[in-house]
Amino acid sequence: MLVGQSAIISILLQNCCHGAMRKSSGLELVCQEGEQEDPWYEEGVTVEKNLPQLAPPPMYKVVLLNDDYTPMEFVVEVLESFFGLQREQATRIMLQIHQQGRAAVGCYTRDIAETKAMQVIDFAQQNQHPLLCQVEQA
Ligand code: TYC
Repeated sequence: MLVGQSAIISILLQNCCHGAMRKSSGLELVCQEGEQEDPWYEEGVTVEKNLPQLAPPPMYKVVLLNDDYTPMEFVVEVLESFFGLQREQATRIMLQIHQQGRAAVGCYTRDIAETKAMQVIDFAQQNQHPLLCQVEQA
């Protein structure tokens, strides 16, 4: 949870009429010594009990597909300019796609993978090539 969100939730929790929301949030209301133990008593300071669990985002592969018409040199250029591959590696992967039908050429978060796939297809269409690629969850 972000600091700003945490602060807002603290205020909400201190103002809400009972502890249900507080318990489900992982936050705890801490009372000063001598303050009422009454569960309806809501004065005090709210602190974060559990550290927020941050999961890495799901990753997506961009998969380049073979076809019979796109020139090999054009595919190598795509791999160099959109996926940052060196010429030697780009040539190896292009030949792998040519022989096996497809290959994953990069792995990114969803937005980046989809943007790259779109850019590749646009670039191929601008050059009258039928090259296609697709995005798959890694
Ligand atoms: N098969 C194409 C040819 O023989 C080359 C090619 C390779 C096309 C990879 C697409 O993703 C591809 N010209």
